[in-house]
Amino acid sequence: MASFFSRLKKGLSRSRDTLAQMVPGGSVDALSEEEWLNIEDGLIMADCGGELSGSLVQQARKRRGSSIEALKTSMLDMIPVANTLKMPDSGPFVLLVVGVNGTGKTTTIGKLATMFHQQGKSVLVGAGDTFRAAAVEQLAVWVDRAGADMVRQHEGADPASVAFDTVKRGVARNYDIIIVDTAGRVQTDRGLMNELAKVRRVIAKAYPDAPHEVWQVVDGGTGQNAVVQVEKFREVAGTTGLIVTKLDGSGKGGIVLQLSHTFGLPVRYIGVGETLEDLMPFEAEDFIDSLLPEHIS
Ligand SMILES: Nc1nc2c(ncn2[C@@H]2O[C@H](COP(=O)(O)OP(=O)(O)OP(=O)(O)O)[C@@H](O)[C@H]2O)c(=O)[nH]1
Ligand SMILES: [Mg+2]
Repeated sequence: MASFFSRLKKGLSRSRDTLAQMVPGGSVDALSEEEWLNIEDGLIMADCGGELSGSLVQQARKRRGSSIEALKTSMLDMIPVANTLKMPDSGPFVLLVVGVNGTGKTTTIGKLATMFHQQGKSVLVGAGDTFRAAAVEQLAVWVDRAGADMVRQHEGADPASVAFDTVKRGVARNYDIIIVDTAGRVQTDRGLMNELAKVRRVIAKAYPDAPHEVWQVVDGGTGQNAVVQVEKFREVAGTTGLIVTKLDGSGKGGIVLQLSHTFGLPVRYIGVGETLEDLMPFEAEDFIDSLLPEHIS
C-alpha cells in the first residue's frame, strides 16, 4: 500500500510540480484573472484537456476557501462515481479486456486473476491474443501464478473462436469469473476493430448478457491521443470501464480525469508498475490528492 502510493506520487510528480507553479496558495476570492488563467494552463499541461480544464476553473471560482481545495472539490465532482461491480446472481461474470498495443492488458489480467483468486473465486482466462505464441505463453505464466485456468488454441486461431470456447467452458464448469484477453490493436485499423466487434458478439452468443463488463486498458503516458482511442473502442467494443496503467512513468495524471469525465466511464483500476501490488482500485480522492500540490494557504 505505502509503496503503491509513493510510486503513484512519484509518477504524478511532473503534473504536480507544474500545478504547484501555476496554482498560488491563496484563497479563491484573492486570485487575479491572470492567476486563474495560469491555473487553467497548468491543468491543460497536466493532460486534463482544454474543455475540462476550463470547466474546472469555472467551477473552482464559484467556491470558497483555498484555491487548491476548490480545485479538488471541482475535480471530485467531475469524476463519475463507479458503482460496485455487479456480479450476476447465477452463472459466471464475464469480463472482456481491450486496448491498443502494449498498454498492459495481459499484465493487468494476470493481476486481476490473482486478486479474484485470492477472494476465493474460480477464474478462467481466455487467451484471445492468438497473433503470437509468445502472447499466450506470457498469459499462461500469469494465469499459473494466479492459480487460475486458461483456454487456449493454436497460434493464428480465430480470437472469436477462443472467446466463444472460453465462455462456453466457463459456463459449463461453473466458474465465477471469466476474463478474455485480446490482442492489442490500433483504433484506426478497421480490420482489427471489426474483429474485436466479432469477439464481443460471439461472447454474447455463448452466454446471454455477457460480457458483463468491457474494460479498456489505457497507457497513462499516451497523452491526448488516449481520447480518440477510448472514443473508438467504446463505439466498437462497448467499453464499460477503464484501467489506466503506467502512471509510474512519464504520464501526466490529468488524462485519468479527462477520460472518465469525457466518456462518463468509471476508472476501475490504476497501475503504477509491473508487479502484483502495482494495480489498485481507483479511488478518486486519493488520486486527486496525489495529483494536486499540497501547499495550502
Ligand atoms: N511501468 C509500468 N509498466 C507496466 C504497467 N503495466 C504493464 N506494464 C508493462 O508494459 C509492458 C506491456 O504489457 P502487456 O501486459 O504485455 O501489454 P498488452 O496490452 O497485453 O500488450 P499487447 O498484448 O502486445 O497489446 C510489459 O512490459 C508490462 O510489464 C504499469 O502500470 N507500469
Ligand atoms: Mg497482451
